[in-house]
Amino acid sequence: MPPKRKAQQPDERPVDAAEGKLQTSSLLTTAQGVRLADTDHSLKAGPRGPSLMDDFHLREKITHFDHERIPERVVHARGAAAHGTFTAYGNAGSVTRAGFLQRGRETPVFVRFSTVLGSRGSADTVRDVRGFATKFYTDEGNFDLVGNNMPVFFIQDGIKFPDIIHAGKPHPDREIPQAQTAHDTFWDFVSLHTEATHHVMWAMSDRGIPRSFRTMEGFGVHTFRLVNAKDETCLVKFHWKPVAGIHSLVWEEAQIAAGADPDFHRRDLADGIDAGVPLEFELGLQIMPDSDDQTFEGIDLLDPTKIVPEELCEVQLVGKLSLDRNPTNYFAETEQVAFHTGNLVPGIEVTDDPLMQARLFSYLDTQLTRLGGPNFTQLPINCPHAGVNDNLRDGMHQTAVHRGIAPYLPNSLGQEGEPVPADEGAFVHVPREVSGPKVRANPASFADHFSQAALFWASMTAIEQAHIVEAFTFELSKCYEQPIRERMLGVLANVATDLCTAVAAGLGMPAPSGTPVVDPTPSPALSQLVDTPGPIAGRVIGVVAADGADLAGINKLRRAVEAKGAVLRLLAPSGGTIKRARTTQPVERTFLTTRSIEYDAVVVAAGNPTLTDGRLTVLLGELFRHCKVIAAWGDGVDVLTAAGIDTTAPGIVLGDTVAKPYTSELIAAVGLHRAWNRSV
Ligand code: HDE
Repeated sequence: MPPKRKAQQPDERPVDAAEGKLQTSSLLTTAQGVRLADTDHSLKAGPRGPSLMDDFHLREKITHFDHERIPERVVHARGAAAHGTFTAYGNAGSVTRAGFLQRGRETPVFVRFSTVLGSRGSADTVRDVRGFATKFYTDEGNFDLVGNNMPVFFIQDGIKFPDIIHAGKPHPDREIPQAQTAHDTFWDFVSLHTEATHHVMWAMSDRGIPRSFRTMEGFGVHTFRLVNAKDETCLVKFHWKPVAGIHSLVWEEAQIAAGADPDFHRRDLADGIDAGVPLEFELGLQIMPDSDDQTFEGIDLLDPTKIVPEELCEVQLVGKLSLDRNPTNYFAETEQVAFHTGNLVPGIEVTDDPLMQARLFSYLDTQLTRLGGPNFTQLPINCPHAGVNDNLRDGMHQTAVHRGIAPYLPNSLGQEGEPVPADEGAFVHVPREVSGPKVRANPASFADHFSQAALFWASMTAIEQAHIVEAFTFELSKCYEQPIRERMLGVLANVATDLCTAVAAGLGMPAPSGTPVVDPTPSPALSQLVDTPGPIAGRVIGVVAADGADLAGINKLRRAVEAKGAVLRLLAPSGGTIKRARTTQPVERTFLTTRSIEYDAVVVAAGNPTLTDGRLTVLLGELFRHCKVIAAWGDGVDVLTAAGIDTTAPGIVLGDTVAKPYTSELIAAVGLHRAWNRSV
């Protein structure tokens, strides 16, 4: 009789055990743990002789290095991420059974922000859509909300995704331009696929150049289906609302930053967290009935080129995300994180939006190439925090040491992991009738390509409209092919005549006539300009000073802005410290190492009225042109005047000393983001 086999155990992942041994030695070793005496000299036949095959350390070191890279993401290659916590308010409990949305529940999260088109080393501030992908490590498994900072998409059917991306990526012959839509193939595609028009309006607006990850909205884009404990369903759209408000760069800043600091957004993210100022967003839901035709107020909820205006369906805030921890290792976490729209938890389902349907296939598929096989869920950053007991086995990079002999169910050998009944937290799809002829066709409602592009245009303030006109003009000017420009003007003529006319004027071309949407109802919620001051957390305020400056005033100002979560940086003609009497302060930036883009406001301290420098003049001039707050106290105002700044213009904050009214006025001015009424 064969010996009785030991009962099977659930998977035992040795991840923790491996982590326990890896990288724990305080001594230098090989990957095999052999201690090394020298890592700077290869083993040679004499100091001038050839290297020897004997040198296992040289071979291991070079071989490992040769294989350090993995394929970058085919889209969203450039990204930065942070860890944090999501806390549910509990008010979503009536519409979804998802555990992480129940009252008071705290869930660890990892969020990766990205641009779409550029390669991994491209600049952060290019005009592009931003990815906003959140992994919730819930008790019921991982839920990934893989969204963008714009609520609509270029295409309605996922089958066109390779096409729009081929059109947006650099031209295949010379691989230029990098991380740009300002070229022929992009505008060729979008002018031929007019369903892209609404999204193009967003991309050409200030939303395409966010000030920071902290100040942009996020959207799930597609309509999702929520299921509550009674199996009742509703349709929802997900929103992330930034607590810091929605703010953008101006185009010239974005361009300067792309050269002066290509890491502008990732630096801001990491620095803000290091400074103890977490990025905060509230999760919002637009909750709509799960109607048979899946429309709301005439809007097709399966069409990802459409929004539901907030005035028609309020965004209800259901929880708060706080990102407060930087990754420890970029590659292990930010590069290896694998999001998937199919990572859903009980209570959240997808709808039949044909863009979403294609995504359900793509995200899992892409990781197989990118992360080299099917076991990427075992990487620490992708590992669910919920217990795992699957019957998936083997494959490249398997790190689990599975026990037992029966990875199948049912079995009679004692393997644990029986299927779970629905009332014990299993994911059970809500039964839905599905029928229809097998066709390659769109619903008729998908033919409406212009109504919401016109709605977006009508919802913008004059300043925002001017930026959109400039962006279209800039991008189309970069096209070589005149017919593409003409066709795109034809598209704009169907959105709004004033938009088309203004862009045509900028291009020096005649404006074609079209059939623009008549009197679209604006959605004021789409405008990001504010007329009451918002929070200044995460903002950067520069103080210009030199030896002899009012250091006590600088200290007061630092305390006042830091109390609001902003950062103060001292900039001076040269490095080291600045002195007054026996006190000193360290210089954080010099005129050589800084540019205006680093600051939301610059203040000139009292004490150096004769301070002049060509670079300071450029810095202040740029701040003035970009409508940012410029300030001075005491005789610091003389520095502004000497640099040619009109100190009577809006957004210039002057005071005698650093007292409460002065700091309050300054903080309020920064909270308005820009002095848009400054004529430049
Ligand atoms: Fe993605 N997308 N996408 N996408 N997407 C990827 O997955 C894809 C779409 C989005 O930080 C890839 O792991 C298809 C919409 C973000 O790691 C890939 C279609 C939205 C990220 C992929 C879409 C997004 C990705 C590349 C049309 C907003 C970055 C690497 C059917 C709602 C995630 C990867 C991160 C990444 C495919 C459309 C957002 C290739 C086929 C719509 C934020 O799988």
